[in-house]
Amino acid sequence: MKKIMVTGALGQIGSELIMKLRSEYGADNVLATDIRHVMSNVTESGPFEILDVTDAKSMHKVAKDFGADTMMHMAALLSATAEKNPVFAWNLNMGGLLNALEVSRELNLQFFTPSSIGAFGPSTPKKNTPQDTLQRPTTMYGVNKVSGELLCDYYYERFGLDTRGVRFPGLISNVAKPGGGTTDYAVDIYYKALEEGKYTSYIAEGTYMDMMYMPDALQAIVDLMEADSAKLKHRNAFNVTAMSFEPSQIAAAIKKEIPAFEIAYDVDPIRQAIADSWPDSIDPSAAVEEWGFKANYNLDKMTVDMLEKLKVKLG
Ligand code: AKB
Repeated sequence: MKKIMVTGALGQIGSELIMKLRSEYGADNVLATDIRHVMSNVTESGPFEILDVTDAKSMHKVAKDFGADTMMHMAALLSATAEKNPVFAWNLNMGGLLNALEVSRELNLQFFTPSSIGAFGPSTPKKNTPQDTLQRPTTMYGVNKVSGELLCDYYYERFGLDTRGVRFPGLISNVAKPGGGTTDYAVDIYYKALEEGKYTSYIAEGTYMDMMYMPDALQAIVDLMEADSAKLKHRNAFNVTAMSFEPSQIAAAIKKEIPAFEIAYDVDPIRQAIADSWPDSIDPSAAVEEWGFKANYNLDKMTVDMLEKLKVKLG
C-alpha cells in the first residue's frame, strides 16, 4: 500500500484529493499537511501535520517520520495572487517545489506536482495548444510553472526521481473555493447563481479558457501516478482538459437549470490580461495516449452536478 504525503492539503485541490486518496489507499496511509489547521474533513479523517513548505528541514522530518513513499506537492499561490506579490510567489512556488523535490530525492519518493495552462503565454499557439510547444509566459505564476516543469524533468533525468505531473486547466469544484486564480469566475458563478440569481463576471465575454470538473482532475492524478512508468514518454506537465468555454456559455448552461439567471460584465484588467495570455483550448492527446487520460464531465453535466451539490451545501 502507498504512503502518500500531500502538501497544501487544505487548498482547492488538496481538500478533495485527500478524501479521494484516503478512500482509495486507506485513511492512515495519506498524510495531509498545510501551513494552517482548519477543522475539516481533511484534518479529522486521518493524519494531519502543520507544515510550511519553505522549511526544508521540517518537510524532511515529517515525510520521514510518516514513512512516505509518495509526495504530492500541491502548495502554491495561484495566478492573480502571484501577480500581486511576485517576489513572494517566486519564493513560495519555487522554494516549496525545490524543497519537495529534494526531500523526495533524499527519501526516494514518487513525486507529483501540478503545472497549469498558465505555463503558456501569448506567443503559444492559441487553439488546440500542443503538448510540446512555445512557452514564454508573461505572468510570475507562468514563469514559476514553466520553471517547475523543467525542474521536475531535471530531477527525473539527473537523479532518476519518478516525477510526474499535469498541466491543469481551471478546476471547478463545490467543496473548497479556489483563491486568487484567474479561472475562479467559473466557480463563483455557480455560488452567485444560487445565492443571488445573477453574476457579474470579471472576465470578458468571448474569453475562452480550458476547464475541468474536480472529480476528473482527481482521477487524472490517481491514473497518472498508477500508470506504467515505461509507457510515459513525457513525465511532467501533461496537457489535460475536459472543456473550453467563455463566460456567456457557462451562463447559458446555468440558465438551462435556473431560467431567470442573468450574467453581467465588469472586467478586471489584471485577470483579463492573464486570461488573454493563455490558450483558448489545449490538446490532451499525449495524456490520452500515454496513460489513458479521460474526462467524464462536459459543461452541461458538470453544471447539473455543481448546482445539485451546492444547493445542499448552501441549504
Ligand atoms: C489559476 O487561474 O490561476 C488556476 C490555473 C489555471 O492554474 N486556476
